[in-house]
Amino acid sequence: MSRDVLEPALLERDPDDRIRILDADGTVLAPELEPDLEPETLRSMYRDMRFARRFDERMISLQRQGRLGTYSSLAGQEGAQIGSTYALADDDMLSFQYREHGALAARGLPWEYLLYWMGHEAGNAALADIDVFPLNISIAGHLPHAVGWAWAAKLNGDDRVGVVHFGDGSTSEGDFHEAMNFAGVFDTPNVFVCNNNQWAISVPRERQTASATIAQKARAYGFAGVQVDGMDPLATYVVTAAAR
Ligand SMILES: Cc1ncc(C[n+]2csc(CCOP(=O)(O)OP(=O)(O)O)c2C)c(N)n1
Repeated sequence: MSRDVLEPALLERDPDDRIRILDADGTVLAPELEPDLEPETLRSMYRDMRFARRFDERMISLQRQGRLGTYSSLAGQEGAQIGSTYALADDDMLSFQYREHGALAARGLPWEYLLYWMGHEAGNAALADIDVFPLNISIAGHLPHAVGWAWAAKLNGDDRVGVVHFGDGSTSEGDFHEAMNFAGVFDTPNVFVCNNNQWAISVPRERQTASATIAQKARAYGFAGVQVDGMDPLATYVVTAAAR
């Protein structure tokens, strides 16, 4: 199916309808949605996912040895982080919450980034070179920044997009609602990627929100919101490409 046909159909899906292309063992469930990617791109995507997992294991090991500060594991979220980043232009602006840094693997993670995890700001500064905002710890605090950046890009006539990753817990914060509202009203070029891992540290999804889905929160602010299987890099790829 051509992109022209695919995109509106994807974004007009009911937020209750979770988009999947692959199942857990890699079998194609929805060939009509499969992106038209070169084998080398698919291999590269997989390599980056493996790299993100290995990086994560190594970071946990260093943290347990007392050689890194507090560290949040990204394991299990590689599909959403890498798949969505592959759908972007190289200079689209990325903004992420502490657990979403698998996306950096797709941008050629600079070694200086590790410095951040032992408290050195040079780690965050290195991210500017790959069009990534400093890592965000204050939950949802990065969303208004991502929207402000995108609004400025729009006013400047730039065609770059601001992509922001966050967790399900972030969707309860005032900053989330203010950012989403502003994005809807001013039609800013943003893609909001919520990685719903069912927990906000100790608070389960059912205690976080009474909304039936997190995706429907986007609809409330006047733009498309769809649910995607975050374990499926191809599904996150096509949906991000459509949103972009
Ligand atoms: C403004 C703010 N309030 C509270 C916290 C404490 N806190 C740290 S992690 C976290 C939960 C975040 O959950 P979620 O957004 O789902 O991300 P996840 O850890 O699941 O990736 C909270 C409330 C914080 N970092 N910032």
